[in-house]
Amino acid sequence: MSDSGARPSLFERIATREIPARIVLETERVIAFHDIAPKAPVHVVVTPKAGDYRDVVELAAGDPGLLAELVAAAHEVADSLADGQFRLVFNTGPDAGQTVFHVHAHVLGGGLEETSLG
Ligand code: DGP
Repeated sequence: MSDSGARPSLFERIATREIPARIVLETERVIAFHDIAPKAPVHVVVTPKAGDYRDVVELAAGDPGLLAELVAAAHEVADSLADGQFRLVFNTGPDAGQTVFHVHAHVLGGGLEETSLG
């Protein structure tokens, strides 16, 4: 949980197992789980366990090492589920489709349209 006193985010509640999810990878600071509404044959959400940052811009400024951990976790997920080939998407802001304001990456793989940005 963040130290702001705010209620825990949806993804913090998944990280603490309050809300069930199909977890595929966990490290000290990062967790990855299958998206509830997959947009690709492989669609995994990779996110910090703590909800200190709203989006990737805040994360890059505040803790670039943790951003690198997210990318490494995404690579590991893709290695095990999608032959190491993947698209990494950070929706940033509501007009870009962000609905959960706890920074996360979408790992998409397993066969994507060549021309679509999906
Ligand atoms: P975004 O739209 O970029 O904020 O992505 C949020 C994603 O989170 C969206 O693709 C659906 C996923 N999601 C929302 N609620 C749940 C949930 O309860 N469990 C899981 N596994 N995924 C969820």
